[in-house]
Amino acid sequence: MFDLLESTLAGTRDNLGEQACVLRGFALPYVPEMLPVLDSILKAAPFRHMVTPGGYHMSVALTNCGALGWTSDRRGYRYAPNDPVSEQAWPAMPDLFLRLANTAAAEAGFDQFEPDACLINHYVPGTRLSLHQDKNELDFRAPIVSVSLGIPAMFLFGGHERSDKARRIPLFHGDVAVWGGVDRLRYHGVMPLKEETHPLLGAQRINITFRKAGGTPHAV
Ligand code: MD3
Ligand code: FE
Repeated sequence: MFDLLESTLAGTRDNLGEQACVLRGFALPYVPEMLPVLDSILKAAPFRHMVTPGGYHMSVALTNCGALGWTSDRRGYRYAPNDPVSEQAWPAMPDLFLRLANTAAAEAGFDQFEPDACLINHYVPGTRLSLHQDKNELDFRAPIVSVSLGIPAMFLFGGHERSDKARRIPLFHGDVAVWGGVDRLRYHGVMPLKEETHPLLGAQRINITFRKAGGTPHAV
């Protein structure tokens, strides 16, 4: 489904907000090198369903690479240098990932993006991500860069209040979204994934987000 739309969009740019855009197919040239790198990260730090402070298991399974990784448990959400499962440091951020994130950020108008955290989300058909803001990072001046792989997702792009009406934006294999500045703290989420199969990845979607999580606290 949507294969024609997906290939027609590749190479185009969707401006979602003043400082938020989707670079369609931007990651496609990186994908052949990314998949084996991703496999080695997953061997050291497999996907897991984390528990929310409210005591629920997240629908999305996740892992991290980089100096800091996003984690959740009964005590709250936070970034931490170690994987709580292995108690070892998260796998290092691959140079290829850094290059992709930095090049996409520059293309979207954010120079010198140096992420120290990379959150890797895993979706299967039915998985959803409810509306939230990304605000566990310390310095909101840095953008977030997201890479979508595998089956498509309907992304929800909301406003600055949870109750603001959200736009629905399809995200396809190879799409890169970049958002920062005035759009950095928008509510967003992902609708339950439809049953589909991707030729490379099968019935799954992987979303990789690059963030600057540490450093000195700073407003947008
Ligand atoms: C936010 N991930 O990990 S990233 C998350 O597809 C997360 O796995 C989603 O939200 C995922 O915290 C969405 C894509 C995205 C794109 C544009 C945005 C998030 C955005 C614009 C503003 C705010
Ligand atoms: Fe988010």
